[in-house]
Amino acid sequence: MRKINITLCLLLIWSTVSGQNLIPEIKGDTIIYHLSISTKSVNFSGKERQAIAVNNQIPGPTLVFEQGKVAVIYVENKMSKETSVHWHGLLLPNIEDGVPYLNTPPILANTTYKYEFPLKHSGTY
Ligand SMILES: [Cu+2]
Repeated sequence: MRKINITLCLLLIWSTVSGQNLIPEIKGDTIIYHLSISTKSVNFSGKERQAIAVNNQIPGPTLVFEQGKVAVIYVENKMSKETSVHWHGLLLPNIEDGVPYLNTPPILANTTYKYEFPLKHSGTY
């Protein structure tokens, strides 16, 4: 089986930096992660700003999966505004793609969405 790494990057400028790995929960063929999205104060340019963090990390954590298993990712939105997680490089059911209002409902403030999809391939698509 090949491993699949997904680094959560809410902005493309973060995509070159890999986040820390999380330890998943494994139930049979299902690999389960719990993510929470919140804001946090950052200072990248000499001025304090609010930024979006995943599990209080910027960039977000790296999720590791195995081809042939099922991914379940619970995303809790701890922000006061709706959000979504959009996946790139994966073949997955349209409803799980994460573009809000286009194919996935937005994750409303203080709610959790369960993404679930089979891991059909490794590498990027
Ligand atoms: Cu896209």
